[in-house]
Amino acid sequence: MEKTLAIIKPDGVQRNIIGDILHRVEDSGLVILSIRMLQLDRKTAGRFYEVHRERPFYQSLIEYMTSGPVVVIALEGSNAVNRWRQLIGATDPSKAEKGTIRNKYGESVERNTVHGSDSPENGSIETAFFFSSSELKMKA
Ligand code: 3AN
Repeated sequence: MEKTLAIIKPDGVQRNIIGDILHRVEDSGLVILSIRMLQLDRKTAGRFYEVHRERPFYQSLIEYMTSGPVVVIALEGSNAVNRWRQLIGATDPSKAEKGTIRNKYGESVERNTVHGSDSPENGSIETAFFFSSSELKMKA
């Protein structure tokens, strides 16, 4: 069993596509352990994207991720990290496979609508970044 963190980023929340994205999650069979809408502040967004601190797009990414509310979702399932990344598609929406969330909704490499953890290890770290251990034990 793996955990992975999904985020519906500010562009997704602003365009009223939370429902479509959650529908895809539920159709996929991945289990929603916990879900919350929140407004990221610069400090928290900065910590979350710490690995990108030296990248040229870092400041812009923090601006974008704090520009409006996001929805964070802790998902669980076998092979959850890869299954969710298959559903979201490549980082660059213009290269994302047809039918994926980023192919349908992503506006640019930065404004790419959704986040997914990139490894099982980061899936555990990132879900714990937003949710307490008791929240991660909830299961329908
Ligand atoms: P992914 O979200 O597909 O794992 P990462 O981890 O490389 O991609 O990047 C994290 C986030 O940083 C992306 N979701 C995107 O919003 C932003 N980003 C990545 N690469 C670029 C880039 N070249 N220019 C602008 N923003 C970027």
